[in-house]
Amino acid sequence: MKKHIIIVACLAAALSAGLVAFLLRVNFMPPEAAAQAGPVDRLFDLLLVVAAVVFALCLVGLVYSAVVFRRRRGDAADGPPWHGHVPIEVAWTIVPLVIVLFFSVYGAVVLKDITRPSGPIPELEVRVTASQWSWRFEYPEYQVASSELRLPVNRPVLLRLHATDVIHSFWVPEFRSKQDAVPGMDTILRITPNRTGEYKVECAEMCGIAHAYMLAPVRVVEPSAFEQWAREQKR
Ligand SMILES: [Cu+2]
Repeated sequence: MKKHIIIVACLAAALSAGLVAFLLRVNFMPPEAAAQAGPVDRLFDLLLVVAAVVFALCLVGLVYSAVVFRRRRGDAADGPPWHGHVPIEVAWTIVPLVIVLFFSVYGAVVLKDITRPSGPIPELEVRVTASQWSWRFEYPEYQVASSELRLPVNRPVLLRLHATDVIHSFWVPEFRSKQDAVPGMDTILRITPNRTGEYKVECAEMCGIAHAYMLAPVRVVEPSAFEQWAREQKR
């Protein structure tokens, strides 16, 4: 029995290492463009690593058992009767429990981290209105409204989201964090864009026939270019 456990452990370790090396090299998401993206990606990477190890252990255990303990030709005997195995049952209860509790605590810490107001710079407030099937952005500070989301780089932004009809969800993949826009209530999302460029708001909540086309351009620009744009919009 010891021999089998050692072989399974070695094979699972090798498969885990290969999977982790592969998964951490794949870019599942576009490059980060907000301060809040880093903690989300670190959480995601750790989830991938743990999932890879669990997957490898299960797969290797299953395939190894099916191959090594298969019924031989001419063997019609029943296997030995088993009536439970307390140490194994305790292990497969405690280990997943610890993993799930760890990630729920870690996830809560990351959520708290990415939703708290950041730093001494005053936040730029943007009121986001989601409707079937478009986005509208209002800047109370500048008394300006726009169908594109233009943001100054490195300034914390407080998005106040609301919806006029059904539930939508504000998501810019490069910013990572995502928040529902719900009719009848305001929800908030904090982002600090830290890379200039052009991105897209995508609705991430199935909201009807044209949901897939519910996109709006996002432009993160230098603060001076942002001020100039706001002045032009006002005119
Ligand atoms: Cu939608």
